[in-house]
Amino acid sequence: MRQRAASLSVFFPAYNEQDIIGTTLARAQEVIPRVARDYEIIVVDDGSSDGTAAIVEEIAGRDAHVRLVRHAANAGYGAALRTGFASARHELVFFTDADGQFDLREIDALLDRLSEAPVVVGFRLRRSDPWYRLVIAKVYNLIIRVVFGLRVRDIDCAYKLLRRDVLQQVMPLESSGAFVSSELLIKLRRLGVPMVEQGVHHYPRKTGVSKGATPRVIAATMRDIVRLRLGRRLA
Ligand SMILES: Nc1nc2c(ncn2[C@@H]2O[C@H](COP(=O)(O)OP(=O)(O)OP(=O)(O)O)[C@@H](O)[C@H]2O)c(=O)[nH]1
Ligand SMILES: [Mg+2]
Repeated sequence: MRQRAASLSVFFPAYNEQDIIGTTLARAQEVIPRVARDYEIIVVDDGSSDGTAAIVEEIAGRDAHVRLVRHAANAGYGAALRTGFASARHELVFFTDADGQFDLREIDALLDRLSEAPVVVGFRLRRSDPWYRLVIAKVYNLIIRVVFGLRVRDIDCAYKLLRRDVLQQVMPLESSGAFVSSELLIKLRRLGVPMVEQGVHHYPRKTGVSKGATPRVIAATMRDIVRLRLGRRLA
């Protein structure tokens, strides 16, 4: 059997996920101690206007491994990831969505693959999203491949494990929006950091409101693509 990872920070970006955040945390409290000796579970509450932060606070009060980090106002998915990266204290950093679309138990498979590379990126074996999201994702992945030469199966798969020393080489990231996942991988690739990919399962969103791929998100992503291509700052 694989040794438990020495030290692991897990974080969940969360924006108005009050219906599921308690379940997400309970699952993490069950799974993470089994895979890591020393660990922390962080929720980055991105200025939620619902009860997300209050629920996390209550759970954190009972479990010292759980921590709430808060944005005063909604700052975007990229900003939430950046805060998660900056808050993580352990040797390994893992993040996934708070909305229950992934199964945390599959972190095992990613940990196993750390012997091959310091960065393990998930890809969705079969993506459970509406058809138009799949089309947008296909086009987006193609654009990133053509513009930046990045060949990754599923850039936006929110299931990634990184060694923190490697992550620090590309910090601070600049994108506040959905482009952040691309920015992360493009910058790691530019540094020649080895990456391996691991298939994971993906489930439909059952609660909360879908926030991905709105016109605003897409416009901000296009702006970030142009800026990074031109070598400008994204912030
Ligand atoms: N979209 C979005 N997500 C955020 C933001 N801040 C934090 N998040 C969290 O980031 C994760 C990913 O967002 P999702 O809305 O689930 O994106 P998605 O999975 O591509 O699309 P849906 O689940 O269909 O909405 C979730 O856990 C959100 O709660 C934000 O400003 N925008
Ligand atoms: Mg989701």
